Amino acid sequence: DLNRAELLNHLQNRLDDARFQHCLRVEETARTLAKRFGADVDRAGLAGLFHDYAKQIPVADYKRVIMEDGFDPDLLNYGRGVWHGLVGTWFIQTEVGLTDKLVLQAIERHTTGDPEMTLLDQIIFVADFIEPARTLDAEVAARKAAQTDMRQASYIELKNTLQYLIAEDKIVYPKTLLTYNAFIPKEG
Ligand code: DGI
Ligand code: FE
Ligand code: FE
Ligand code: FE
Repeated sequence: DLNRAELLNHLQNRLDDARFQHCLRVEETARTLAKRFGADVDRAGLAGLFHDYAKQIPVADYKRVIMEDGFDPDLLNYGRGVWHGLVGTWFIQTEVGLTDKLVLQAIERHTTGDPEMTLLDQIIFVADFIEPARTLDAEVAARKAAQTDMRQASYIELKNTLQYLIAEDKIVYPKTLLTYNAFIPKEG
C-alpha cells in the first residue's frame, strides 16, 4: 500500500493547488460524515481525497481511453465534467493503483450520482458539495440536511445540479436525471 506522502504526491502531480486543496477539504468532510452516519471512515477519506484526481487530465487522453478501453462511445458526447468520475477511476487504477472496489465506486459516482448510491457513495457525493469552501444557498442547505439525512442532502445537490445544467444549456447525462428521480422525496 502507498503511504500518505505517496498518495499526496500522486494527487499533486495531476492537480493544480486550488483543486488539490479542495480534495483535502473533501477528504476531511467525508471522514466527518462517515463518523456521523457510521460508514467506513478510512474508505470515505480515501475516496474523498481522490475523487477529483482525474479532473484535469487532458481531453485527448480521455478520448483515447474511452475509445480504446471498453467504455460506452456515447461518453464521447460529454466532457470532463462527466468523465472525471465515470472514467476517472480508470486513471486512478492505472496510475495510482488503488483497487478498493467500494472506494472506486464512490469516486465513479461522485458527479452524476447513481440511483443505487450506497451510504458511502452519498457521503462522497455530498462531501464534494458541502466542503467548507462551498457557500452558495443550496450548499448551505445541503450542509444543514447532512446533519441528519444524507438522502435529503443528496437530493438538494441533485436538484441544484439539474437546475444549473438546464440554466446553462448543458447536456444532461441520463444517469444524472435517473438519480434525481430516485432521490425525490416520496409524495404523500
Ligand atoms: O468536480 P467538482 O467541481 O468538485 O464537482 P462535481 O464532480 O460534482 O462536478 C460538478 C460539475 O459536473 C458541475 O459543473 C456540473 C457537472 N455535471 C454533473 N452532472 C452533469 C454535469 N455536466 C453535464 N454536462 N451533464 C451532467 O449530467
Ligand atoms: Fe468532481
Ligand atoms: Fe458533486
Ligand atoms: Fe470535487
